[in-house]
Amino acid sequence: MKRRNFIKNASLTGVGITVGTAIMGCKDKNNTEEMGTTKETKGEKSTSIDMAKYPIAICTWGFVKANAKAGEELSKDKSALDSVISGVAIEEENLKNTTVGKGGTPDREGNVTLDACVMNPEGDCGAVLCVENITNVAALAKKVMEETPHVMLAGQGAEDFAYSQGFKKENLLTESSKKAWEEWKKESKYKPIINIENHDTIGMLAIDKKGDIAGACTTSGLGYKMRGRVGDSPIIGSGLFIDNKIGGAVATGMGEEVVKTVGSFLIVELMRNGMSPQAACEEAISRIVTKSDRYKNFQIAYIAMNKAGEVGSYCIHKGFTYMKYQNEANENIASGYYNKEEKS
Ligand code: SD4
Repeated sequence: MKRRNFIKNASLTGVGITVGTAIMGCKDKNNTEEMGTTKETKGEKSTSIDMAKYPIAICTWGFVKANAKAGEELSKDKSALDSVISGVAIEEENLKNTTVGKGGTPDREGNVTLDACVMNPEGDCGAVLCVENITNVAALAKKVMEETPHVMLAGQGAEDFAYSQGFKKENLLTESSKKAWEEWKKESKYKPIINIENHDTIGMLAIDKKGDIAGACTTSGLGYKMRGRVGDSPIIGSGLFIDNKIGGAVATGMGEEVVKTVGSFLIVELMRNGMSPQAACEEAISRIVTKSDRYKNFQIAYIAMNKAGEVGSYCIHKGFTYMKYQNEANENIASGYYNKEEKS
């Protein structure tokens, strides 16, 4: 697939607030110019924020309704954080989605356990890990961020906290996911299938009308995982990272490998040092695929957005798409991918 053309020279029209893709108060190693004004890095110029580009929401995979919901909320002047939480809630509540929220694929013992995190423009974050019986775990992660002195709550503690905050107890194992699990138990030759059953976590980033960025990531994790297994999705810096001066990134795919390279933080730091979101996503994938050939057996995809409203995405294997909402249009875009040898 052809990579999308990303805006290389950020527009200087509209209400331009110059921040530097990377920025403020440091020197770029590729460029001796002081940051914070127009700069040139690896052939890319400038990073003026064009407020006319906002709001923007992007999310992993073809979650049309979820991204549209976030876009709708942003258009009504909702904050980036509240908009992404409303957006991902659509998938948390979608019983047909077997990788997020209610209806998610259980662990080997038949327990649906969910992971989620959120991060706001102030750099605060909240996460819940391995939570049972609660559907809207991204909203719960926000409560952890806002109502506790902590960043992460896990397991029963997170569930108890949810009830104290008015969340209701729900059985997350639907009839069809229970049936699929029972079939799985009989099938000794089971192998996860790249891109289909294990990799549909929803990670979402949004910039609101004020120009502030926030993100959320929510998942039921790998299907038929070991009890207690937690992936990258609720780990700040791995599944999600936001820096309101720079931008944000989220991951989907084999969480163990994302955690080993702290993927989302890496992407934001690469953008801080002058890379475009696209180049940063490609570099983050490169850190994984150059380690060994094992990448052939798993998928990882990243999406990223900088404060100039430029977006990027890259993954290991063909097949990953992401949504972008901007100017009231909600597009599904095919991501670039590393493994060109693969037949579709
Ligand atoms: C995880 N990153 O738990 C998640 C997997 C995923 O849909 O993307 N699942 O490792």
